[in-house]
Amino acid sequence: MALLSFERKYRVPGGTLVGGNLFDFWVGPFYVGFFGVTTFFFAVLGTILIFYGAAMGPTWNPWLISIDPPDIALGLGLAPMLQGGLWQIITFCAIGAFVSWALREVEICRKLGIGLQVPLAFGVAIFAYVTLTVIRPMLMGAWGYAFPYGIFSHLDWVSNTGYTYGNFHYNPLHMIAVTLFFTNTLALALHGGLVLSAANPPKGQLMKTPDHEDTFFRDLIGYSVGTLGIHRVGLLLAVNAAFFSALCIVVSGTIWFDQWVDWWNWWLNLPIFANVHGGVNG
Ligand code: UQ2
Repeated sequence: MALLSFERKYRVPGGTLVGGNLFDFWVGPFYVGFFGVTTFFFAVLGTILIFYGAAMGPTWNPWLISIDPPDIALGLGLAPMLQGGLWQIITFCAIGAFVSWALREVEICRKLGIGLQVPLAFGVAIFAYVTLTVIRPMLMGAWGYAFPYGIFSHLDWVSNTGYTYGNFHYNPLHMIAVTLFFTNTLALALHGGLVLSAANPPKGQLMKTPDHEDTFFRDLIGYSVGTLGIHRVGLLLAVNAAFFSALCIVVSGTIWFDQWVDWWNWWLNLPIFANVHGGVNG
């Protein structure tokens, strides 16, 4: 059965969040909708402005092109176009495009009568981006604290911002985020490996079942989280990795200003160590 004729039975009207049936149609395989139009508008405008900014800049070397936020001295004002104004409009376009894309996902979910897990998960990624470009700069009082849009330049920003707080790996929320990213790769490797191992038996043999997958892990570690459960684990790990990443940066420079290694002095300062001879408390 041709994919498009199979899809036809799922192409139901309604489920839109705004505009009624105004943009309730498909172009080729793509659902349009009001938020398809706004996604397209913001993405095209933002991309044109990035190229305009590159044209106004000193280089066409793709590694070195950078659209910079305004100077920190500007604070939270509107900047002249070539001194951070482009960055501000591009950021507005990016957020407009990301949020439009999430809402278009919601409309598709509503049409299909499925859950909202995908737009919800994407919403956490958007939250992490907005934390870096809007929430933290606003809390710190200047757009200049946001990161620049360039390949090398954003890496320099990460390095400089990290070293501003000594060694960022001592940030406890960063530790949790990193652990979640690593655990996420472990879970996906286990899941991808397990499914492929059951789906690809030796030549001539029939494909194996979820019972085989359960049995493998029960034999190995005495426990199987289950075929639905592994996807709950995966979603939870991924969403929390993004969420704790946002937390670990938003607290740096807003409620924590010192070297992150000093945060751990709460341990040395516990009352039980107060009278340790030669300790940090005398
Ligand atoms: C599993 C299962 C799957 C899986 C995987 C497991 C049949 C196809 C990978 C095993 C996963 C476990 C034990 C939990 C791992 C948890 C963390 C935090 C890494 O049991 O059911 O379905 O893909």
